Amino acid sequence: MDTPGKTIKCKAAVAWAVGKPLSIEEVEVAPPKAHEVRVKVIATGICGTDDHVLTGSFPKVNYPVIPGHEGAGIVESIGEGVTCMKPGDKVIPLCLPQCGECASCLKPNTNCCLKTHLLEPQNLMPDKTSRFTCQGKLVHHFLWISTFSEYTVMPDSTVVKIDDGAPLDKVCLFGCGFSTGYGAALNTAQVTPGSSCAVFGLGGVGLSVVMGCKAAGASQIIGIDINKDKFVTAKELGATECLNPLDYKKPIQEVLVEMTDHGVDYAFEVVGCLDTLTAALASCHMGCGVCVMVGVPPLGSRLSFDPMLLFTGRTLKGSFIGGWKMKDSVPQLVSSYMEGKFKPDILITHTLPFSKISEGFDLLHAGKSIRIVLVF
Ligand code: COD
Ligand code: ZN
Ligand code: ZN
Repeated sequence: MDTPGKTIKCKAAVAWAVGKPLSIEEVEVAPPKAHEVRVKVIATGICGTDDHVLTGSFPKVNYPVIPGHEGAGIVESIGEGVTCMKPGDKVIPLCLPQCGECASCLKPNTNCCLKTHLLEPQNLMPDKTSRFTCQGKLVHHFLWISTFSEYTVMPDSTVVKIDDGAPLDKVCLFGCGFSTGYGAALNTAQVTPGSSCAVFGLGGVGLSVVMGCKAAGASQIIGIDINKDKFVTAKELGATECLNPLDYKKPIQEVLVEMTDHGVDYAFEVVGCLDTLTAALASCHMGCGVCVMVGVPPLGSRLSFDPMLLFTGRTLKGSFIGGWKMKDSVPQLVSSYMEGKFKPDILITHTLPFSKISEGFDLLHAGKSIRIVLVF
């Protein structure tokens, strides 16, 4: 079909309002404007953050909206001035832009591009209009990339070309979950060989942290989760022990401090909960332990803990999408994957047709999946 320059009608999952389930609709997707790219999405993961959009607990979202931010696809057409990709290229949309021009992009040591949704909401394209309509109504973008649509438009700062041979139904995980966890261990914590690590929360992101700790050469990797079904995969990926806090009478941080000779070198919070964040910090070794916060805290929450935990030399750091400058790093991660350096495929417990997206969310809620990938 000759689609460039024309509006495309296709299927998308629309969240009409907070608390409403996604509904599959026919939407119109306008052609890309200058410095924009229209992508045919081939596969998209479901991430916990998409669920937060449905419940209204993700900040600064406007409804109706098409969620989805862990996709991979093929460029259908490009707007004026796009030089970094062409129709037919395989690409991964990025949930964090790398504009290459802002103060953060120009610093070598941060990936927090100032075009992030958290500073400048990405519910409309940069020219403040939407490329999506449904039943005559404007539909908003999500993080500029809205991968729960068969076709989607995004700025060229938030999509990157990848290896032509990459399997899109696997490498879609590099758009969010895998990169977030793996990078937290390698970039943010900079885990050292022979060290001890504790990973709180063994979902798709926590298991990617486990993979990162193992790749960095940690000798002890302790997985912690209240759902023991997660332990088999965690051990397969490199966890040396797994603990369920519900099996102990004393707080889990005390158990960890005892079993690691005064605490771990690195602890990661990958649940998105303030209690587990405090427990992770308290399980770090006095004087040198580093606690990395990966999970998004509840909206509007405030943290309270004994400041002596920091005074006595522990470090608390945040990790934003694994610390990767995404345009530079995602193609390299895909290449490393193609060379067999890591196997995030094991995280994909279910692959479903896009039409079964609601079933995918049901599996997510039931805790019966690690990552669900939808294919168009
Ligand atoms: N103690 C230990 N484990 C727990 C506890 C607890 N008290 N409560 C729940 N858990 C376990 C669950 O059983 C589950 O296995 C795991 O924690 C959470 O896993 P999932 O599968 O629900 O979630 P993930 O791994 O896909 O994502 C978790 C995050 C916390 C990383 C995610 O929700 C998040 O906050 N992501 C933000 C990272 C980011 O930067 N995102 C931007 C785009 S998404
Ligand atoms: Zn995500
Ligand atoms: Zn930038």
